[in-house]
Amino acid sequence: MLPVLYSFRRCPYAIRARYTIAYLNVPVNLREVVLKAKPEALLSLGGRSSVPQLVDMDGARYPESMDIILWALSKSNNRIKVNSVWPSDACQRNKMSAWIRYNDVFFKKWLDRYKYADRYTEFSESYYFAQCEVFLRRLNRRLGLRSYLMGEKLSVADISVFPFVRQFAAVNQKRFDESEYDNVKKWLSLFLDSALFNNVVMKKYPMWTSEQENVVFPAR
Ligand SMILES: N[C@@H](CCC(=O)N[C@@H](CS)C(=O)NCC(=O)O)C(=O)O
Repeated sequence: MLPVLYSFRRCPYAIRARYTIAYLNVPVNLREVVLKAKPEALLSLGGRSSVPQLVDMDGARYPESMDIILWALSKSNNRIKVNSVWPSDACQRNKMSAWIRYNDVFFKKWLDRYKYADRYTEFSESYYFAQCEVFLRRLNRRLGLRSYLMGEKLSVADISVFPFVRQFAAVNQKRFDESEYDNVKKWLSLFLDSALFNNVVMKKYPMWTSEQENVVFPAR
């Protein structure tokens, strides 16, 4: 028996949860969800049925990606890696949380509008792109001074933010590739070109059904 992770491959929230779980090697049973056909097992938990969600072996439920990340940090046996990506220093943690909040509240809002500009007709796609650039500029400045958001080492802040920047880039890859945000591009490629990301985090799984064998993630 392992904790159950409901996930959706392309969801940036699910990507950051899976990345942390894979990086820290905390095994779970992965249930790949199709948002238009959520499984009864997820719906019957009650309340919100967004993904990712984790249900631990004791029945404790973690309904938000950041809850799952904190859960994985608490469960990992690799304390060196845990202390490296999530140092105990309160000031460092506050800075990481501030980046994550800035991403989740500000950037995500404009990213949705940029991605679905045809639905948000109040302003143009270029307007939404320009709003996203406020975050991109700040990220680019920060990454000009260091390889990762908190310094020379990967942190929970990078893991939590990069899936959203990936999504932003993919809206119009050419525009992103031709943009001035070279430090962001370099940082993003540290993730996107990695074996961990391509072979483990983004590995494709069929939609989960209750008849299916358990899928252990990260794959052994
Ligand atoms: N705040 C949540 C957001 C998760 C979220 O919005 N997931 C989307 C997929 S990317 C989803 O499940 N949408 C369908 C729904 O909310 O029912 C988290 O951090 O986990």
